[in-house]
Amino acid sequence: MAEKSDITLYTTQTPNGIKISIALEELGFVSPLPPPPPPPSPLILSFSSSLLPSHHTPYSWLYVNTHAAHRLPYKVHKITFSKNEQKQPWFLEINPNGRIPALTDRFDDGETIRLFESGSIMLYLVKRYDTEHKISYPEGSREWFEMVNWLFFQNAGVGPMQGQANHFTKYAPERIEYGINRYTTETRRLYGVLEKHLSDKKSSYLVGEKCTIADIAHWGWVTGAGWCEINIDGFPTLKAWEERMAARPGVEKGRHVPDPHTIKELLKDSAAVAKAAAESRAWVQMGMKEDAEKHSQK
Ligand SMILES: N[C@@H](CCC(=O)N[C@@H](CS)C(=O)NCC(=O)O)C(=O)O
Repeated sequence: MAEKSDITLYTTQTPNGIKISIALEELGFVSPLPPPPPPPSPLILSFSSSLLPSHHTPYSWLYVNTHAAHRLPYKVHKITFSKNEQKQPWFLEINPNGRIPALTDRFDDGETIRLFESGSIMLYLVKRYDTEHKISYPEGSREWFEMVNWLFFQNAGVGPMQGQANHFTKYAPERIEYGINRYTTETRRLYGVLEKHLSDKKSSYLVGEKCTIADIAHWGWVTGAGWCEINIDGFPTLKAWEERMAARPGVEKGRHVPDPHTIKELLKDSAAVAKAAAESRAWVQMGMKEDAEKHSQK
């Protein structure tokens, strides 16, 4: 692992956001957030807010336990959608597209590098830090290209289609059957492609027996299928893969960044689903109104 990393992850609790924290945990990075039940002899270091630029939410402490002390920490900056923080000028300098996740790091030349688009960020992380091929295959190998196939399949297929399915089932101000049918059907079709691939190949992960960034890219979306009213029981091999992924310690740690990942519990409570959907709908609609005002005259 490169010694001179200085990673800050800009994220919030979404299927795209947790891809990066899971990838970092799987690679052996450790988040300063938050201390689960303290182990017997924790070392608590104070973390000076003066080290951070003024727009950063300072962490009051960096947590290192005896098992994690050899692992490299990464910083997390939580982006608050309800305050439209992802559209603030300082964030647009990191990701001009105004979306999470984004990441900054110290590059080989000593200068800061900015990364955006979850697929690009994960390719950066494995190229730079996965020298032992923990979550990738050697670049140029057949398995590397297979991995990139499925990574792009997620980023250009499952993510956008399920994102729209979420929009029409949860965030639209009125019920529009055409939009709901179009995007939930398309998401189901894509899940069918994953189901067939996993069952034909009889492999534990999308490419062979190793969990790669292609699996990590899909997991947060598949585990939240119920949010757009897709029943994962209809895809038994994909469901078994989802559970296999969930059992991985890196997935378990990374999924709770920057806030607890509670989608499965939430989906069991229809009143909580309605409340969470209404909260998200409010900021989604606010953002759409602002975008319409800015761009409608062009
Ligand atoms: N293709 C992008 C998608 C990023 C994306 O859409 N992120 C959502 C959260 S999952 C976001 O930041 N939404 C904020 C907004 O729409 O203003 C990626 O994979 O990184």
